[in-house]
Amino acid sequence: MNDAGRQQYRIGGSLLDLIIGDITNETTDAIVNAANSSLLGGGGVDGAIQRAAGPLLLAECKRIRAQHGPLPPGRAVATSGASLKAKHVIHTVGPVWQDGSNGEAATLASCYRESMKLAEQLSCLSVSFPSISTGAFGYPVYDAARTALATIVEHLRTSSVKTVRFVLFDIRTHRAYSTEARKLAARVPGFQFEDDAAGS
Ligand code: AR6
Repeated sequence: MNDAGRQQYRIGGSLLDLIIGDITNETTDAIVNAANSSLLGGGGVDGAIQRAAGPLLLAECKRIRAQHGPLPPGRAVATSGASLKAKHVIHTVGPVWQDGSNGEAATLASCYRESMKLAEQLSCLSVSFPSISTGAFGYPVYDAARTALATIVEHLRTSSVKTVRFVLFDIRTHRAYSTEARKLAARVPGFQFEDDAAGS
């Protein structure tokens, strides 16, 4: 394995990876999309996933939207992976950052929890996440990393998912997740740093 900046942590029987990369290339059973409530596509990671997956993905999103209406922040829905290597795409809507006093952290934690629950229902053994809300939605990246990692680590203790990979698009985001993961490992029993495979 020589993914850029790969760092690996262990929690119980599961692994948590941090890498720098493009989530559309991931071969995990599911990838998570940082979508918006319309489910009709957008920029950032959403645009990249829609482009790489092809028209079948947008058609599935439109069908869900027509049946259930807009997806509220903190919730998640699943589609197939269409032309992607991943079998499933889990779409979730992060919070738009205001000033942190409007339930942003709770909504962000809910995105990760709901996505993990769906991955379990779909019998996924591996899931890749982007850094939800830290692009267009403006969430401060260190704060988002802390919430994302704490939520996933707690969930992985009892999950049927065996690998969660954070696929981070740039060095700055990777640095934030690495820093917060090391802090969490110092504090949370059983959450351990495994190796620093490729450096960063
Ligand atoms: N692979 C992995 N991460 C990526 C990729 C990629 N291919 N492309 C961008 N990122 P954003 P948000 C990173 O803005 O803040 C969309 O228009 C990006 O650098 O994609 O949740 C939606 O439709 C950043 O670190 O998502 C919504 O309207 C992270 O993904 C809105 O943006 C999240 O940035 C959602 O905003």
